[in-house]
Amino acid sequence: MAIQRTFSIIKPDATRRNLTGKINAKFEEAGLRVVAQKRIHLSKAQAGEFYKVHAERPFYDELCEFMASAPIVAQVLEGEDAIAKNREVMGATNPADADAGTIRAEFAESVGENSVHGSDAPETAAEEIAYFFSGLELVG
Ligand code: YYY
Ligand code: MG
Repeated sequence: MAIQRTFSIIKPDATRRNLTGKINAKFEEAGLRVVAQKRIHLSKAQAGEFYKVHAERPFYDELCEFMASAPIVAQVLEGEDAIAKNREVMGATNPADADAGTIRAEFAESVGENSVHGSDAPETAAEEIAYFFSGLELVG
């Protein structure tokens, strides 16, 4: 597998609890490098645009409210097989199902407030990186 980039968010529940460093340590221990990172506070409309694939789901409104409830840390992670590796380090969406040692098992509060987002495929990774970062912010 070649070197890949993926998009990651440290979500409001985690920034509120000052967990950015501990979560970044998990990425680094797994061989993922944080190559771009910024702390931003999304509006509900911006959160809604980012999560528009879930617009018809019953949890969408609550998800958008939550994502706009405090600052997030938007990141680009790079490494061997980064998309799948990041999903592994994150753990399952519902922390009750997440393997021990994963970010969600250790830090997530609930299925809704689950500490991190990670892209699920090369196409979504490229789209999500472009939504949050300009070319100038991406070091080659
Ligand atoms: O990619 P991942 O974050 O693991 O899960 P998705 O199925 O893409 O859902 C995105 C986001 O929506 C999830 O991280 C929390 C929220 N959510 C929810 O609140 N309740 C659900 N039953 C499923 C997802
Ligand atoms: Mg997803």
